[in-house]
Amino acid sequence: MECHSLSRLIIISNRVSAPTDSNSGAQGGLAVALAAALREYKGMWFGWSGETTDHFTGHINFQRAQGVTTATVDLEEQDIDEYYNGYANRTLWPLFHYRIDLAEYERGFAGGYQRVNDRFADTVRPLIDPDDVVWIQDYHMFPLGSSLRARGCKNRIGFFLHIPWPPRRLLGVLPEAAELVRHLFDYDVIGFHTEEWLESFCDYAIVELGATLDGHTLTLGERVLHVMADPIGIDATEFIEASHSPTARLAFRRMRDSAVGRDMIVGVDRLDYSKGLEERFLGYERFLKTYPEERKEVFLLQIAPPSRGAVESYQKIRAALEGMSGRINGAFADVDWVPIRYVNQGYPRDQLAGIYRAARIGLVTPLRDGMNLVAKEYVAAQDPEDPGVLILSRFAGAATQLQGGAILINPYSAEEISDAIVQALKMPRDERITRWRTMMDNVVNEDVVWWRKRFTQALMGDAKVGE
Ligand code: ADQ
Repeated sequence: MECHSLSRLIIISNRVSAPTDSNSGAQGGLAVALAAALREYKGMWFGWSGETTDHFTGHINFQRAQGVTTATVDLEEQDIDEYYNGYANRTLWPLFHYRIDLAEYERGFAGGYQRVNDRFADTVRPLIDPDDVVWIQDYHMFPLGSSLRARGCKNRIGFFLHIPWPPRRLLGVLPEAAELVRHLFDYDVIGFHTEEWLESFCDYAIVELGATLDGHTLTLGERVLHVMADPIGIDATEFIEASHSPTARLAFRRMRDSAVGRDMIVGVDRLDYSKGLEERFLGYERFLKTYPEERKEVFLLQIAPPSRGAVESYQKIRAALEGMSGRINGAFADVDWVPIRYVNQGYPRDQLAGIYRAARIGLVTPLRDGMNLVAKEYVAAQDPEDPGVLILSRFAGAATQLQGGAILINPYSAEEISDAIVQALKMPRDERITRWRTMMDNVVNEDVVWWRKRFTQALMGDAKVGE
């Protein structure tokens, strides 16, 4: 079934990012991917405007840019505290990234989260025509499908989770776990990035709720849910083009000139504890200590734009990284060399592509990551004749697709990171090319278009997708 047979696609996510904004710096992977998806579909993208209001009115601000209609609402300060900074980013995000030590459980957060989902449902419900297909994105919106059903919405509704799904016993820590999973049975299709996240979800539903699984069909009472692993990709064509743009060439030259013959290792991440940045710095420090003869041949460029600054754990990780980079530079730097260039800003995608291409090593070491698009962008930006090496955490969703070419490491092990850096620096060009080709095949074949087509086909009722 082709996607143009959809009457209209309504995408709902926490934040809406008009396509014209997609080149502007520190956007999350979700925003980048959906901007690409919306270029091809008719329909509408609904979500929070990012603005606050004294009293929630449900007033919708419609905009149209490059063939895409966006519809946004403002939220109250308290909504943002409880729903966004609270339940989404202080409860669910850490827990779903296996950080029960950082997860906070306050009833006010859970209440605010449900309230905002109900407000979204009240607001968007009148915009949904009977033939529309609705696609809801990510952990901010788990109960939205249920809230829409309660308001009489009979449309096909799908849900895609962009972050990992935690193992059953870990999820059991969440006071509202069972309720949250029950809500998910109001969807028709649920997608995850990997089989591992999918299995953990089914495990909870089967063991704790008594659901039954037959192939990709999970049944609980009357409700029948199609579940699938659907790994997200990048807009590979666009990114390859970006890597050949004048801006990318300029960035490439600038980096190579400033490297004065040294090899650059690059890390690009939102400043988030799930990305394993502290562990990465420790691994790099281990390399500096263990291999003094290699030391001055390289430097690490870490680009990490701050995110979620209102949440305390993010303030702490920021302070910790500033301390670590200062300490490592203090201990190892010389008059003409610093081991870490630590930068806290976002860059346009063209420029980023040039920076990736100039790097001999892409260092991607999340402790847990739903997918990780930076790994794929790094691959897409390489020079086919002289590609760099990707060092990738085995705990990133991307590892399932890129394991044939990347050097996989355990990000908790400073030694593995250190050894992988040396292996990458010494890797002969032939091997680099062979590994890169394996990864590039995947990045090109399983790109963002492939991802969204598989999901929307399943949402339109094609039960074979995902098998
Ligand atoms: P994120 O956690 O945001 O996404 P990721 O997939 O790596 O992680 O995407 C980050 C995006 O932001 C990339 O496209 C990257 O280029 C961009 N970016 C990061 N730093 C930047 C900078 N300094 N300047 C410009 N751009 C920058 C969530 C999940 C992931 C999942 C995606 C998509 O956490 O696991 O892959 O959604 O589903």
